Amino acid sequence: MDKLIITAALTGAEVSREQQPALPITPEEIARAAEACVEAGAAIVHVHARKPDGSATQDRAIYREIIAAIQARCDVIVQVSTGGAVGMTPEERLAPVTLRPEMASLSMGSLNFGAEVFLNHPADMEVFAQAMRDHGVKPELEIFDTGMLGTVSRWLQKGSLPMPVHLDFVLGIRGGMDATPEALMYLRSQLPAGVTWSVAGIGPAQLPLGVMAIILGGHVRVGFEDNIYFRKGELAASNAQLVERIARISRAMDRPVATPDEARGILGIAKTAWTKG
Ligand code: KMH
Ligand code: ZN
Repeated sequence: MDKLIITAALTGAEVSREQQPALPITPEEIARAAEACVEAGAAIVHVHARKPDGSATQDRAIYREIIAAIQARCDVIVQVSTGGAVGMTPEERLAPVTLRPEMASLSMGSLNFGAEVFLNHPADMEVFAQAMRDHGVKPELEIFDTGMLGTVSRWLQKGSLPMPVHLDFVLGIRGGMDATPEALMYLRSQLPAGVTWSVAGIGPAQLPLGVMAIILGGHVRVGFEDNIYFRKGELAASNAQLVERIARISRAMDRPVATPDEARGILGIAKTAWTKG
């Protein structure tokens, strides 16, 4: 089994400071949170940008500031979001990819997202994948439901996904697949050969599904984007607190935790020159 790759999803697009007072919003706050998460065992940070008023944005200049601030503090794989927030245009969402970060998320289909619709038109998904190829950015394929794995298989057949492919099961969105052990076992059984995977359980599912992934040879995403609590009724003190717990459990189960460089090796990422452009 490979070492465990822990991704910290630090901010997201939906959580507010009112809900989670420790939510990092500014580039400097996001960078400090990233550094603390790396110290706690994270190899990847999944980042979303916010405007100073806290609202979600895909502004390329803010992403550039975030990446620069993170890289000034620590070595970590920066994965920018191309999901952004519900209602953003595909063009807006794609903007940070042109900064050539090491990774970017790529949602593999549409779904109801709580009371809204998270639209991912097949033609737009192809454009996103092509832009990532053009800019040398490794995609993390976000899988919210079973049909999206079928799309991955079709893309693999037609050769539009460079191997090795990495995907992330995001389970527990209202409108997406349930965050149950059965759902994770089913999705895992449908994986194309040679694909690495992680799981992001929403809310209370973050910990149990993370522990399942440790046992099953997958990887784990934790952080405020998906879950703001440490345990029932107790807000987490920081993103790093959530990372530290998963790292501790994994080590206790004799599965070491990957450094950013080890994660690059597992995921087939060549440390790319970030353009600062
Ligand atoms: N904020 C969600 C609508 C991603 O980052 O790629 C989409 C999302 C997925 O967060
Ligand atoms: Zn995200």
